[in-house]
Amino acid sequence: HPDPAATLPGVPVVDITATGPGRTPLQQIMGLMRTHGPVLVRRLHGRDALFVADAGLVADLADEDRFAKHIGPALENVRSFAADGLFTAYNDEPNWAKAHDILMPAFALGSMRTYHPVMLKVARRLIESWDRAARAGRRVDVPDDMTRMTLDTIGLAGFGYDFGSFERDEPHPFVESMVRCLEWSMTQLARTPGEDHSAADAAFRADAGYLARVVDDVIASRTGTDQSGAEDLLGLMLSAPHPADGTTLDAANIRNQVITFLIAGHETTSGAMSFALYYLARHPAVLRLVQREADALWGDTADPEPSYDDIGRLTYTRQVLNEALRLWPTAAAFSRHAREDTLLGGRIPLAAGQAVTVLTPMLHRQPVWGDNPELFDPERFTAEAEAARPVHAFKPFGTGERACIGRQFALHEATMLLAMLVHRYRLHDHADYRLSVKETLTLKPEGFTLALTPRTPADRVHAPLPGALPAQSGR
Ligand code: FDE
Repeated sequence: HPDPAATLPGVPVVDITATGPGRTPLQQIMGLMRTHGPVLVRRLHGRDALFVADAGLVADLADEDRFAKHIGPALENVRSFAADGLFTAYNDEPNWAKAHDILMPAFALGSMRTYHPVMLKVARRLIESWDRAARAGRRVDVPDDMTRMTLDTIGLAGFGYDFGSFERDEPHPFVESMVRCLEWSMTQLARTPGEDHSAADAAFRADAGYLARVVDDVIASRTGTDQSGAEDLLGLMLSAPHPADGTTLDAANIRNQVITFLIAGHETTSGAMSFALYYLARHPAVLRLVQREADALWGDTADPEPSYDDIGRLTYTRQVLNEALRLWPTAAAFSRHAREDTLLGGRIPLAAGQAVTVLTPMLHRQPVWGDNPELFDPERFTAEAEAARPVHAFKPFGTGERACIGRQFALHEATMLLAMLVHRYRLHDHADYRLSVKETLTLKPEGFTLALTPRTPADRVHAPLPGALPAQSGR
């Protein structure tokens, strides 16, 4: 393959072969960029990869006429268990466009109304479990519980399948297998040529086989029953004809899609909620504002019944989520390739097919974010601040036609849960937690626990929301 270093004048080449990428390869590249700047070639065992975080170059890469999604080595490995599912399908694989067209309506903003009751039901499972922990004075493991909640949500909302994660002490075995598959996909990239990895590969095959069996179970519990009226993802996949040719998705592809959605729909979203809770626990003034927003909607109601429309009103909560996704976008990199020979940013020559990986956490720390990009500040996501910023400076959901299909789903689920949690509990950072970001292709705050106590009416914030409630603003 072409050696980009030879063809990329002015782009530093950093050889990491001596140390390898370690267990946190994304944070390693973040570190390299802090030293060498936001465009670099990383060399490992003679293999080169071009990484960028420069806002101007990312804006150029978002040009769909000249660039397209690239399935890089990490996603190639994920293809070993998700094949032509939406996330890992090649752009020109017919099943990508077909599944995209069939499933798009299920992810339009309006469809969130359909999922809202299920999301609420699962949010209440989490709350029951946290109530028990609060009564017993037990800490809660935040990323573990967020993962329980997002797995149950995508299982129920997408496929009518109940993983029952809150009835288990350990994560559902599906989660453990899936995490090991993702880890295998990541660590395979760091292998030293010539070493024996047959044991790891055999373990991977066993895990991938287990994932497939669970999914076949999920599908079997639905096939044969009447699908008319089933409007969830599986219902659409089993019965919706493609608008162009009238055929439905085939069985193998449905299995790949279910695996894809179970993976994509829960690891990333649970990480996002975990980081948001981490920042809230450490920023009391911000937490106060999120509580104020929830209190304005639900007051002293012990068990509020958030409506679909309430979630749209939680604008500050949404800002907090965006700011958490800025600092730690849980799907932290995405790759593009040039459709034809071109000059990236008018200066870096790229051959047709040549790949570039966007390192999103560093894009989100570029000068367009101001002088203190490490500072957690949800004010960066007011409507005015967003309008003043280049559109491609914030890319937690990727870009173009291969951008995240689950974005509204994830944001609705996460916004509702965060607001319900801050309305109900005081969050105590009992261990003075120091952030340690674990990588399993996705990111999460490792070992982050909270102590909880119930909020009482005396804890509520009674100040009205400026602007948000025009009837009370007096203007
Ligand atoms: C997708 C996605 C992306 C892109 C990637 C590339 O480009 O390569 C990104 C960046 C993302 N995604 C991100 C995210 C974050 C969060 C929180 C999420 N995400 C969530 C979710 C949920 C769900 C259900 C999902 N998600 C899903 C998905 C899918 C299916 C995909 C693929 C699409 C296409 O078509 O390609 C994605 N996602 Fe996401």
